[in-house]
Amino acid sequence: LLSLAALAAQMRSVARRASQDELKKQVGFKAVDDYVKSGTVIGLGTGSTAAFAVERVGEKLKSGELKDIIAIPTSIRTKEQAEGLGIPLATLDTHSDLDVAIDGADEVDPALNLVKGGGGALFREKIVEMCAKKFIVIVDESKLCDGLGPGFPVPVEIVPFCHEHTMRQIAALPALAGCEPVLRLGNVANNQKDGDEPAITDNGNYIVDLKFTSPIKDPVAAGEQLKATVGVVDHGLFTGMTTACIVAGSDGIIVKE
Ligand code: ABF
Repeated sequence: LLSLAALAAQMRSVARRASQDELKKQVGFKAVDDYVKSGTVIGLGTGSTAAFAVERVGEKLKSGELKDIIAIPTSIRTKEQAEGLGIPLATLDTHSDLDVAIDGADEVDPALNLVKGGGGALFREKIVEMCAKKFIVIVDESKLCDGLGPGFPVPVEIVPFCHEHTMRQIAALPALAGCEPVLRLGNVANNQKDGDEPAITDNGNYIVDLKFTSPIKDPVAAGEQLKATVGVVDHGLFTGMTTACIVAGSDGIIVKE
């Protein structure tokens, strides 16, 4: 039988999750209300926070508040969510000049540099969000940090071929000194260890999560060194890309620019 204390702890955890979901919904809806205009091309992010922004676009298209939107999804699961909401979709091949992209993040530092890719979608997120005039990041306050790395392992997408060799090359990079590369297993979307096979991204690649015990000193240099490593497709350090970050916290919503 559950003790009263365990029951109370469970109820507190459910209440916390519910309030965190409410915070995610607030920022997801606000991003669309403040930045998405009719007749524009928008990038739709991936993750539980971004899913609220996608929901809001669908809602406003249905009500007629938004018209003539073309959306570029950043993952197969976002594409499926958007299709279910009747949001008109395209790809960068036909629409590579986006007015705005809206997406979540795993960590945000004071300079609005990000760690992204906890959902395994970092490559399609980055290629889409690099095409947007404005990149709006939506997070709840738990994502804010003083320095990237220790709070959330940095995801890196690598090709499966000789992946252990590539992981060793990454571990030896000067700007990533001290990191421990861990191959992501199971479900790529939520990094659950629910299997002993490598997680596979939408692009057929592997994800390696880089664990850090101290903050990355130079995220820009770290990103450059990762990108220059043969076998690395792309990485979850999004530096110098954020136009504005909408943060929902217990004392309301703030916009960091
Ligand atoms: C996505 O947003 C991923 O890059 C990142 O992992 C995720 C954050 O997920 P959530 O909003 O569910 O915390 O873009």
